[in-house]
Order: sequence, then structure tokens, then C-alpha cells
Amino acid sequence: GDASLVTHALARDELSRLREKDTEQVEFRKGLVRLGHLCGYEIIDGRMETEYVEIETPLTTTMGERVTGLDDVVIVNVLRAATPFVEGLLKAFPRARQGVISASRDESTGMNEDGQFPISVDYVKLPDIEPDDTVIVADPMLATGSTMSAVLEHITDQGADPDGLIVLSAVAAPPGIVRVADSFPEVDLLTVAIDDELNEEGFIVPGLGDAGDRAFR
Ligand code: HSX
Repeated sequence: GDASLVTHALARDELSRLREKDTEQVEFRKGLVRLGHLCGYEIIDGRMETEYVEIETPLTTTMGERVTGLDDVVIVNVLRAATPFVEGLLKAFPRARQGVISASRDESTGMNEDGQFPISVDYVKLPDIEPDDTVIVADPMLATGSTMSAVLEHITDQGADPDGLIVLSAVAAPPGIVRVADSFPEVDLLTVAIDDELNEEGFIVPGLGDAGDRAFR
């Protein structure tokens, strides 16, 4: 399994601020929004096409260039940490249709021997997904991959073609990348950073702590 990295230096700059333990709630949330915005540009640059179209300026007719498929984007918000991240993505894809999935790790019994957490999925509301849609599944953290695997199952069950799926994270750990890539080989994994490891509690190290808590508390 493999993941591609967001290449823009500003994305790494924003992520480094998010990692800082002293970055407090408001700055953390704004940073996630800016990071989502940059990731949206990265997706447009590397994964979408442009087409030449005739346009009329106030003076003359000329050729303009438009990004193809901006009207066929679905963004899935994996509650809750993804909310500010998705707000940033929407600046790049203002007309995207949105889905929401509430999925969370049950941490009461710790990580299973197979390195996974049981996931409870409490709420799923997805728009209709068409074969040509670019579907971006956003969650800032990909740790064990348990959450994302459960989310992707729901999305593909509702008819989404795995070939059109982009899993976008800010920080990913190797076990999560491997788990998602093994279960959904066609999915395009995109992340700002691949971190070293998971600790015994299933937290990404060095990571940035609990993104949901830091953005919401
Ligand atoms: C955090 O844990 C993140 O926002 C994700 O939703 C989840 C990632 O952990 P894992 O399921 O990959 O281990 O709440």
C-alpha cells in the first residue's frame, strides 16, 4: 500500500503549526481550514483536468481555461475532526455535494491484537454518488485505519466506485495506510505527512494529538 504526499510547502508549514502543542483551539481550527483549502488545490492540480472554452471578455472573444468536473465533486465529512478541514476543502470546491458520516473508535478496551479498534458508525447521510464523481473522504487523522475502513465500506455500499475515491488526511500512520490500501486497493490515498508510528493507545507519533479535541474543546 502506498500514499501520495501533498507537495505544497505551505501545507507542511500549516501542519507543523498544528503539531505544536501550544497552538490553541481557534488557531488550530483555522489552521485545519487553511490546510483543507491547500489540499483542495493539490487535488485540483494533480487529479483534475482542465478544458479550453470560448469566453467573452468585455472587449472580445477569447479562449479561457476551466477546471473540468468541479460540479461533480462529493466531499464526505468524517465527524467530527474533519469539519474544519472540510470547510477548507469547500473553498476549493464550493459547489461540492456533501456527505456526513459519524464514525468513532471504541477505545474502552484498547487496541485489538490485530491493531484495530471497534468502530461505531452512528449516522450516515450521503448524497447520491454518480460514476463520474470525484469523491473526497476527509479525515485529518489516519491512524489504525479502522475508522476509514468502516467509512469506505459505507460509501462503496451506497454505490460509489472505489476508483473515484480520494482518501484525504493531514497525518497518516503506516499501519492505517496499509490497512486502507489492502482493503480498498483502488482508492487514492493522499496525505500531508506520513508519520513514524502508532503508540500502544493507537495515537499517531509524533502526530498532533487528538485533532477533534484540539479543534472543538
Ligand atoms: C480520530 O481517530 C480521527 O479523526 C479519526 O476519525 C480516527 C482515526 O483513527 P483510526 O480509526 O485510523 O485508528 O478521531
